[in-house]
Amino acid sequence: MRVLVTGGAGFIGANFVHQTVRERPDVQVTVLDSLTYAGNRASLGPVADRIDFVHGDITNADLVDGLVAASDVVVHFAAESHNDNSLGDPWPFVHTNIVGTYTLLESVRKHDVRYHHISTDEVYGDLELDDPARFSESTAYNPSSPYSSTKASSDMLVRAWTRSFGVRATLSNCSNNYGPYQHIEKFIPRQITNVLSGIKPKLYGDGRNVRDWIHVDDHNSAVWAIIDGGEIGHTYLIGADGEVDNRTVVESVLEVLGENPDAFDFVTDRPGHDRRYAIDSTRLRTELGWEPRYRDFRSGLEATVDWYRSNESWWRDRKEATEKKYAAAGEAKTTPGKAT
Ligand code: NAD
Ligand code: TDX
Repeated sequence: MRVLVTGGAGFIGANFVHQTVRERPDVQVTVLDSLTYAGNRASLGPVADRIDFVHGDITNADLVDGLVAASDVVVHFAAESHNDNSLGDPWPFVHTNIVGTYTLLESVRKHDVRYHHISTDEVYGDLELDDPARFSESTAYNPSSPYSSTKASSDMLVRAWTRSFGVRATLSNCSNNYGPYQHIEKFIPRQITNVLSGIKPKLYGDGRNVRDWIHVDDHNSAVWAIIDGGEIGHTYLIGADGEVDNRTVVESVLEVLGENPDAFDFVTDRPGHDRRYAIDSTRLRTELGWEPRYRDFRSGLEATVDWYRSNESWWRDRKEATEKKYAAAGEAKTTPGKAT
């Protein structure tokens, strides 16, 4: 099987390629990645001699067409993925997430190639902290940020191309991932690398926002389950019952690193900050028999902390620029207790 992986030099895509090379020797992997600030060739270093890497953009229709024509399956991870960046400059999100997906869809349509679309639970908006509900495949779309609205748009394109043109597509919407090779702009690696750099972790707002954490390897095993057995045209929500509030995550990072769990700063809240995400993954579990392997968030977090401690050369040269970006966006310390 020849699999084209877009965004394979990013966090989840690189872990997908590692897992595929490790567990599926019959699969031939080609990565297409434009190596934005978020892409890193070094993330594919350990498997470099087992895959083909193409440096290019998913909005380049000619390039995409040649690669899709030579593939049996396309797994589309490439995206602009960070909410905070989408608030500063939405254009790259519109271009990559919407036009890029359109470009891939036109090509898989032309060559009748199986397509799997990677999306996010953020398309469903957010839940109140005390709401017993969780997101399911029938929840209405209600995205909050430029990032999530472009992901919602791309999902809609996939559904339309499936219904109108018979494209053989499946979709998955996953909750927040953690694990190795995640860019240090994101919440968990930012706080780990802050502590390792002598900087206090930064908690937005009141720190009570809840995310539903899943280990990246569990996300990727679910993606393979859907490619193998998913029903064409169906959407599958991926989650591992991992709801934790942000303050608890920061306190855990500090504890794991042997620091005082109160040694963090409250900072300016994110505009439009989604309160809570929570996934009901019953369809994936009952129809496809998928189960997560990482059920204990604390031990998964400890392994992730260890990875960042042992792989400083992977992140160190991006740390200063990442923190400068947050400062330039106006992030400022707020008073604990007075934060809203
Ligand atoms: P990431 O930002 O770490 O990686 C994105 C990759 O895409 C990078 O390697 C980048 O160079 C590449 N890319 C960006 N624009 C491109 C373009 N125009 N052409 C080719 N390559 C391009 O993102 P991630 O966290 O690995 O997310 C991967 C996918 O999973 C995204 O579609 C995201 O929406 C989705 N997702 C992420 C999470 C999460 O928690 N990180 C959760 C659910 C869904
Ligand atoms: O420094 C921080 N302090 C903080 O309190 C950062 C960077 C984040 N946060 C909060 C905001 C969120 O409540 O932590 C939570 C997680 O933030 P992010 O890592 O930016 O993730 P989120 O906005 O939830 O989106 C992530 O999950 C869904 C991914 O980045 C998306 O690509 C995915 O679709």
